[in-house]
This record gives sequence, C-alpha cells and structure tokens, in this order.
Amino acid sequence: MKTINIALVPGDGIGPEVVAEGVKVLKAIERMDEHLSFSFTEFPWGCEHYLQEGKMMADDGIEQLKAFDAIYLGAVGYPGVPDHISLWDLLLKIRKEFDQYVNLRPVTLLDESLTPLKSRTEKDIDFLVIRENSEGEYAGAGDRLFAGKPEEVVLQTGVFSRKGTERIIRYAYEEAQRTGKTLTSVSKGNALNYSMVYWDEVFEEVGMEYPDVETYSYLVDAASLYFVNDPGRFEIVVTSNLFGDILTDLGAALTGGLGLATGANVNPEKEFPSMFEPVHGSAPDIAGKGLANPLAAIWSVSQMLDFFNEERWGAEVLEVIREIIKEKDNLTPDLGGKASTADVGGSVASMLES
Ligand code: GGG
Repeated sequence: MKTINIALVPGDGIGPEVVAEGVKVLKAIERMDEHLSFSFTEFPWGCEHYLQEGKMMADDGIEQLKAFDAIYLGAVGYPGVPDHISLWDLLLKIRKEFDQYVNLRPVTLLDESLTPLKSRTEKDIDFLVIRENSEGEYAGAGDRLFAGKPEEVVLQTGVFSRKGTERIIRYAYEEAQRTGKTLTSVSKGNALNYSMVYWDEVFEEVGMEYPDVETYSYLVDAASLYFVNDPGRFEIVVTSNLFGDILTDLGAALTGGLGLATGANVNPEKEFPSMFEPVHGSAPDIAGKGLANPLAAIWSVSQMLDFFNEERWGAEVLEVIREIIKEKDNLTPDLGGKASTADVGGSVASMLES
C-alpha cells in the first residue's frame, strides 16, 4: 500500500471550501484503489491565525511541514492583513523554504465555450508554463530609504543566480525533450539589460546540451500578444517568476478564468514536500457562500497525483473535470451555472466512482 501524507493548509476566504472538494476527490480515489491511500493533517494557518497570534503560521511551521510528502494549499489573503504579509509569511515562505523552484501552470482549454478568443478550439490552446519559482523578481531583495522624506527611494532587486537560472531552464529543456515538444523562453533582454540578458545567455548555453529540442525566444510583451493572437505556437514556455505569474493569469483569462487555473510548486528532487494549489486568491467577497469554483483546486489534485507517479488517476481526474465542463449542467456561477462548490466537488467524486 502506498500512502501519500498530505498537509492541508486551506488558508483564507474560499480556500477551505475548495480544499474540502479536492479532499473529497482524493477520498473517492482511495475507495477505488486498494493500493493507494492518503493521510490528511490540517493546519489552521492563514490570516485569521495572523490576527489572533501575530503570525501567519506557527514558529515551527516549516519544521512541521517537513514531515509530509505534499502540501495542499487553498488560498491566502484577507482584508485586515496586508497582502505582502499574507503572501510572504505563508505561501512564498513555503515555496522558498522547501526550494519549490519549479511552478507548473498549464494553460489548457478544456472546452471551446470557455475562451473569449473567436474560432479557437481545444487544440489551439494547450501548453505548459514553467515558471521560475524561487528567486528572480520575487527574491524579496530590496530596501526603502529615507521613508516619508522627499528623497524617498525604494529598491526591489531581481536576483538571477547561476544556480537558479540554470536549473529552471534545464528542467524545461528536460521536459521538452521528454515530451518531444517545442520550448519557448520568455524574457525581456532589450530593457532588463542585466537580468534578462543573462537569462537569454543561459537559455542558449543550456540549449547546446539539447540540440534536438526546437526552441523559440520572445520578449514578454510580444509573448503576451501571441498568447492572445496565436496561442497555438506555444507548447512549453519557460520564464521568470514575475513574468510567469502575470502570463499565467492571462492564460487563465483565455481558458475559463481563475476558477480553472492550477499550479504545482515542485521540488523535483523530492528533498522537500511539493505544494499544490489553485492559482486563485481567497476571494473574500464570495467566501462562505458556496459560490467558489473548486475545479482549479481539484485540478491541482490531478497535478499532485501525476507528481507521485499516479498518472492514471491524474489523467482521470482531469478527464472528469473536462466532462463536467462539457456537460454544462453542474457548474458554479463563474462558468454560467447554478451549482454550489460542494455540488461540483461531489459530481467529480461520483463521476470518478461511476
Ligand atoms: N491559491 C494561492 C493564493 O492564494 N495565491 C495568491 C497569489 O497572489 N499568488 C501569487 C503567486 O502565485 O506568486
């Protein structure tokens, strides 16, 4: 029997509602697969914890999480707690402490009714963004000098180390080689004349080791335009932390919105737990109303299953999500339906079991 030990960090707002549906799906799989089980341990960390204790997670939170195979996170952020605190002291802290340097964000259209792009079908929008997830523009390096004075200066430094840049680009080449897909690097070397020139150099240098991989290189502004005008040209995209964060929200807009955008924060060496999460935030305006779309959180369960070499289940979960979208009669309001968060999660679980 294989057991995957999962730390649940439902977090804030709609986080607990969508995580509950992902757990429902995992429990359904457990009922069907006598060789696979999941253990769940919940941690009540997030903004409420911050308002009561003055911190987003326990002091030894990272130590506690180390014992798990995976972390399943809902959402972070809530009014009353500055966004940079909720992000840095929980989500980004976990990514950094566990060296989850690869962020896998699929941009995959599951049904053509979901895209605002005219005449685009599922085969036109189906690619993977591999986002650098440990440094770059989100390194947290900077300073605020002369605060409140007329000469105030604020610095936010992008950090592109040899190790960090090379390993994400190498990961992307490996993925392109394994799948036989093209690889596109997105950067901005014309304006960011240190960091992105370096990124482009490393992309070319590492590429020498993968002569069979077909590559393209675009500036981020051009790539944004192509995402909308000609998404079919992308198969695998590798890009920096900030560009990946922004481009994948654009990707979400092309494929049904944030209710369908998933992300895996991966430590490929499995030295530390990896973390699986919907890309969306805590959406406080709809929290507690049963309106949140749980499909992104359920899709992240599919990514989790893939990561633990349970690709058959990963693919089945994604297939059921696709079926539910195509059937249209069991969707949350963001996708034009009337179903509740729990209805949708329950349908995924029962369709898997049927
Ligand atoms: N579901 C996780 C969440 O709450 N994300 C909010 C967010 O702003 N994430 C930024 C990032 O992924 O870097």
